[in-house]
Amino acid sequence: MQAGLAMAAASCSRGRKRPNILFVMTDDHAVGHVGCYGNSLVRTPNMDRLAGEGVRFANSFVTNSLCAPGRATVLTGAYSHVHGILGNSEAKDAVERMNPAIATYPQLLQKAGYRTGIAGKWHLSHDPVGFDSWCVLPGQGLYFDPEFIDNGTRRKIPGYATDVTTDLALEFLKQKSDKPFCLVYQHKAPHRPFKPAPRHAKLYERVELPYPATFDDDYATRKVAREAEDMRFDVSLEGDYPELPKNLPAAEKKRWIYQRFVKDYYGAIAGVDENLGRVLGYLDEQKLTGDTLIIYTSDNGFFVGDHGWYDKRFMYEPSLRVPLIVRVPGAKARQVVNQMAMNIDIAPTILDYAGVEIPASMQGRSLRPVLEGGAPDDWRKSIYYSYYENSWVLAGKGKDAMADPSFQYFTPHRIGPHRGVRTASHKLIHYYAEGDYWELFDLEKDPNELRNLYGEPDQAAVTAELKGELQRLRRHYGDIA
Ligand SMILES: [Ca+2]
Repeated sequence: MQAGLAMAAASCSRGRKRPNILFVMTDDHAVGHVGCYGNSLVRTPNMDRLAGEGVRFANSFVTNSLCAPGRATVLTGAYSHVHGILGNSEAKDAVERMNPAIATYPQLLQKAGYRTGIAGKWHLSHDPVGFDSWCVLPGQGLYFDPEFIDNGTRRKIPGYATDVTTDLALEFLKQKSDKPFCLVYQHKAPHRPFKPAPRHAKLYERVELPYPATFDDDYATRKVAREAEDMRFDVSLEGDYPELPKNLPAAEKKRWIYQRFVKDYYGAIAGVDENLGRVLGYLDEQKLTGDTLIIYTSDNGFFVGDHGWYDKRFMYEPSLRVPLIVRVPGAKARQVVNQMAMNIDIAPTILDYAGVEIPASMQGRSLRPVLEGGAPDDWRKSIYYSYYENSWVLAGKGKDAMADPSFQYFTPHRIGPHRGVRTASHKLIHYYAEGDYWELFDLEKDPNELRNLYGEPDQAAVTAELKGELQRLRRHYGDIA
């Protein structure tokens, strides 16, 4: 197959043939829970195959760890403050309408003569645009017998969402056309509450899964984390499991919930991977493998018991990082890249390979030079993160809201807005609505981010440097005047 891939690349580089694009995205798939990222228990042979034949990014990050903002960022190559999707709730359209003036990569590919389609999860409040055909789940969608919006018409499709999404993707691929295709293939899974297909429901029945190193985090030195009770297994998830045995001691209850939670998560991931295998098999059969650029990622990271939590939102590593695997026709196989990639880079990368001009509104950078073995000297050495949920609550009520002891953020998990900068060695986070609260982590000495060093006298120089870098990045991305 490698010879075929190499020939395809040669023809692309001569401009004779544009590659097909297959963009695959899951929901809440954390980087530590993919086989090729070092997890031997989760079943992802097809994702691992892509990494074995392509490039795996060891350091890939999101701009805002939440579903709808992440999706809009992938489409536009821009930060939330540019595309307009700050948070998840459809109820707050006034602050969450995607800026229609910002181009998305499917719109640009469609204009450039690609046949474009999307199957599966969309999760934005407007209908898909830029697609010749679309069939998407409304909102989060259901795991079983889901309703889809099929080019504007609602219809229920019997079956398991991951299988149905793949059936729809294959239908699109099977349509005859002279045009290259761009298929956006986006799974609802493994979003919680995780529901594996019945065939995967008992995969881990007889196994006790290992606990993350930070499972019993005491949150010492981290005020906001300590207060984030909604994120904790032992506080918030009991109601999801009516079969949870009664009267378990607290530590046992937490472990019981964790086991069940992760087994269901892995079951849902097994379904995604198996279905990805169906699509890869189809491309092989049709001899399209050498003509198709494939990208696999997740809309955001996830705490899978890390810090005793589930969900995402915080700028901590399990939530900030995402898997990113790219199989480029003709590129050297089995590469692991350490350069920092971000979800703003996906749209420019796709356009670059398609030979379409990257608009100025896209704030990321094509990964093509990195994918093809180069490491440009001016590649980013730091990333900027900004989480916005609840910022509009504060904007409406002002700082006085925080002084009211009954005040609560209203969106799920009640995490306040924060922003930060991450370099190869450090992370600085500013919770600007939480009494100007800061956190500083030395990622080399403390990769689990357990010890907040902010304010310690020997950290003054690195803190000043990172504050300067944070301001520089905010200006660079137009998030500050
Ligand atoms: Ca998500």
